[in-house]
Amino acid sequence: MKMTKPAEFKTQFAEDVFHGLTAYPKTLNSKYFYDKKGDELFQEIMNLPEYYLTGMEMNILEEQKEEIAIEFNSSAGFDLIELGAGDGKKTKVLLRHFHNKGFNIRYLPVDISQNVLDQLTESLNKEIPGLQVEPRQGMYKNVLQQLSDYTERKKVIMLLGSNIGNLSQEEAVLFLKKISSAMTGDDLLFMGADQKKDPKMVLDAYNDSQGVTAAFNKNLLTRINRELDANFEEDSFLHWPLYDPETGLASSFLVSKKEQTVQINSLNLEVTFQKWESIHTEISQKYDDTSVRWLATEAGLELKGSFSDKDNYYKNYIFQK
Ligand code: AVI
Repeated sequence: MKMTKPAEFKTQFAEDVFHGLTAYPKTLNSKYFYDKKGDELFQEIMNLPEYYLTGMEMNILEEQKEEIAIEFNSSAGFDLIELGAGDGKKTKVLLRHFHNKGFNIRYLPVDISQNVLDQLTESLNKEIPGLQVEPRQGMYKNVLQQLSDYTERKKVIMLLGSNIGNLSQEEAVLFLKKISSAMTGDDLLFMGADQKKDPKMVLDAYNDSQGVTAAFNKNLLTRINRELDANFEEDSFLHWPLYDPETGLASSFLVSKKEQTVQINSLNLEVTFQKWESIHTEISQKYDDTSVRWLATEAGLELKGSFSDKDNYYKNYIFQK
């Protein structure tokens, strides 16, 4: 491997790619999956028959919105804060229901992308006229900091889609601690978490028959080519997901099919791969009640209850401080 560490990295992406590909074993952070193409591929994944998570969470919200409304509401109404709102498709089910019931709510979608927030606000203005929407653009942690000042009435913080699963246990505890420090009194956290289940079902969700997840994983290499002037060949890497039923950890790798050297010009870096050497690209932790309770305790939260499908494949948990 040839490298001279740049004195200063131009972006966080450049710095993380440098450290990840000069480490052993090699790693890349899954948060970098989501460029324009990655966002499109993830939308496709959510509609795949094997990727059960999205449909199951949608069903839970649709079928149990009445019970969820009872947990969320308070006499003074509440602020619904969604971290990583995206297209808000699932949240709209709840928003429509709360609005029809005449609840006094304000919806604060938080997302890193201003474009996503603009589209969401526009569609909500059309679909649920009269709903108070106050989008917040930014990183979760900065926005949470601001939101801790909102103490006039109840806050419900939502984190859907099992996004918590893409964090290591250590990161998940730190993240939930941040959320917890923004909560007071009867504030709630409502969080979706995919559950441990038949290992085949989990593995299939990350290894779909149409190869969309493989393209999603490999798109990270194309992003490095484009943004850091590199020459990765997607075809010389295999998409390789694994699932460990003991820990509940689903992991994805890119595996080099041959011995090869890749140039990353803007990092002044030459990365060599041995045949069958891997890059770890993602974790998707699967939970059960025991591990969720542990997580809550570590973060200073109390597990109040949960909503799930009949097979307990997926759960939406409610926590209080
Ligand atoms: C966004 N996140 C919860 C997805 C997951 O299931 O871990 C990302 C994903 N990776 C591969 N398929 C979907």
